[in-house]
Amino acid sequence: MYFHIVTIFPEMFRAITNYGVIGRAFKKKRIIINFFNPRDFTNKKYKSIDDRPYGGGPGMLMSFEPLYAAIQKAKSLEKNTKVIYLSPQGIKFKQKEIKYLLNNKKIIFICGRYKGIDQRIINHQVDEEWSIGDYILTGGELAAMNIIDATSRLIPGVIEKTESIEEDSFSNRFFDYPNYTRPQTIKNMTVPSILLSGHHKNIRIWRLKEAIGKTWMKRPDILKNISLTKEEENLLNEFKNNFYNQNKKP
Ligand code: 4FN
Repeated sequence: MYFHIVTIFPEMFRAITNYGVIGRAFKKKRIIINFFNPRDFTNKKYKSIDDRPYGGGPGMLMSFEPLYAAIQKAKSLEKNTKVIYLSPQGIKFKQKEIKYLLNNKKIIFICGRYKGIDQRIINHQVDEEWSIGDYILTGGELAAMNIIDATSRLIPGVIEKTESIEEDSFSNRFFDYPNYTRPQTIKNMTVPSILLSGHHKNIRIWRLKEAIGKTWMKRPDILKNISLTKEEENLLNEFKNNFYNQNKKP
């Protein structure tokens, strides 16, 4: 998979290219990232990468010409690309958008800085605007890295099948069940005895119940958007009954 990134800070992307499983996939060239730096498109006439907004006011914008030239260069290397501007007013990036990216292998991400980019670039050069959340960032780079990280782990071969959560488990639809590792007892805290029983069928049921229960407690909105199997529904009811009885006043 290719990611083309328009950014004045390509070095920032070492955070994903040099570490962990995504770093490994990058070294093996399963993920390819190309940078287009507006700074490389400055010349004697447009030597600055920031510029003042018309109408005045505080803050700067990215200079039109070097940014435009960087986008044109990225577009010229690849046809049928989708140009995505990372911006707070974009559509919220969700698991659904990851599927879209995995099917749409040619993506150009534009990372803004300062107060953002000229509206004419958004109107005429950008296909989509995406946001990772409602908070103020200093640039689009961390948003792009979020998206590349979340997407790359689903590219076949990036994560070993045994590590993959995509496989048979239910952790894609629900939160993970509680996990425990050695030691069995520490500072008076123990591991639930079912996990030590070796009874795989009961362990699976316990984990499924905990996963659904935890999702119901913390994010009921997620549960409303998925359909449950009969088994899952029964386990959720058991979890709820348990919960309500526990919180009943004696
Ligand atoms: N942010 C808000 C309102 C107004 C401005 C901002 C803001 C970086 C270039 C955009 C932010 C958040 C999620 C990109 C935020 C994202 C950005 C993102 C982003 C520099 C201009 C800016 C109401 C959301 C708090 C700065 C709200 N996902 N402006 O952050 O690029 O992708």
